Amino acid sequence: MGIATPQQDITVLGLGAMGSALALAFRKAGLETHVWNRTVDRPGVKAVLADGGQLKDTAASALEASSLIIVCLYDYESIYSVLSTASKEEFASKTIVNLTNGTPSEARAMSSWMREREVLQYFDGAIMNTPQHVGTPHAFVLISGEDEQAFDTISTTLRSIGRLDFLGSEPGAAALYDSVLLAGMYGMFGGTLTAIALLSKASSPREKGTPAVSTAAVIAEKLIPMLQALLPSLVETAEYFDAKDWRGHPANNSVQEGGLRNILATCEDEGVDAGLLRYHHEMFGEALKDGRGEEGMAGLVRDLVGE
Ligand code: FVH
Repeated sequence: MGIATPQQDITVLGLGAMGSALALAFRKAGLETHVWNRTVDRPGVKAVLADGGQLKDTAASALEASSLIIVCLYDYESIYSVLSTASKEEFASKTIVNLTNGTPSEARAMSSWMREREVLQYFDGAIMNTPQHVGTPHAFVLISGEDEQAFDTISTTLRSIGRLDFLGSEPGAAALYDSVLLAGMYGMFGGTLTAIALLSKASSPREKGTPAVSTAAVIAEKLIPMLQALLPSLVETAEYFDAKDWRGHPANNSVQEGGLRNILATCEDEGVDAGLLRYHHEMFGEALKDGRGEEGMAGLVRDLVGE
């Protein structure tokens, strides 16, 4: 362990949208790429085979084919069902990198399960991009497990997928950071879905005879520039939280409550379900009831963690 030798070949288990993008990136990097997928008749399987991937007929034979195994299946249950068919001997000397989405506790349990099978190394990772970005500068992979020296043995190969961020030995760390980053992402999408719904229903522009605009144009030309200007305030919010500076935010809870109340009222008038934003508004309302109207938004984190 710890000696980085150039990887000549690799196995990818799972050729869905993401697994097939990974396999194609490894092919592009010049690796002999062994692949297995439960269902052979899939677009991803066809694309990888057309690019020179070697299809194995069982997961066990795919495991046997290379010392470095990438797993990218739907969920952890599917990994257990696929890998339970392999014998302990087939796991020996293998480095397994699991890029299936899951929770930190699932990652830790999988790490223990792999230890019982005496794999050489187990890493748990999370891909922070969509399949079309694999192998581009936008791609970004979180990895945890083993140690830095062990990570060095796979990092050159994994860089064919994208930028790597090694988070240390704790196997659940990548899944935790995945949830952290995706929580931010879903917040952004939740607001954007409500914005699109509101635009699609809003009556006033039509009544005024304004030419129809696509929702995409409004998002591109108006929402994105506004969000870009606001991005630094995400860091500031975390800085206020770290410093326990509950009064630091430029727009206090009282102002924010009023703004969000107006959005909810507009949604109501237009027949749009504002449920994705309602809980945030309720939190501002609770903060006002507690006499925290002058505080900034960072203080709401205390409510989320039950302080
Ligand atoms: N696609 C994305 O944008 C996201 C980006 C972030 C990371 N995710 C995670 O990556 C995992 C795989 O996602 P995917 O996009 O490749 O998903 P699918 O295209 O639906 O392919 C799923 C593969 O899993 C196989 N599979 C499902 N259940 C089983 C099972 N019980 N036994 C064996 N294999 C199973 C499926 O096989 P098949 O249906 O073609 O036979 C596909 O290979 C996932 O964790 C994302 O959250 C992607």
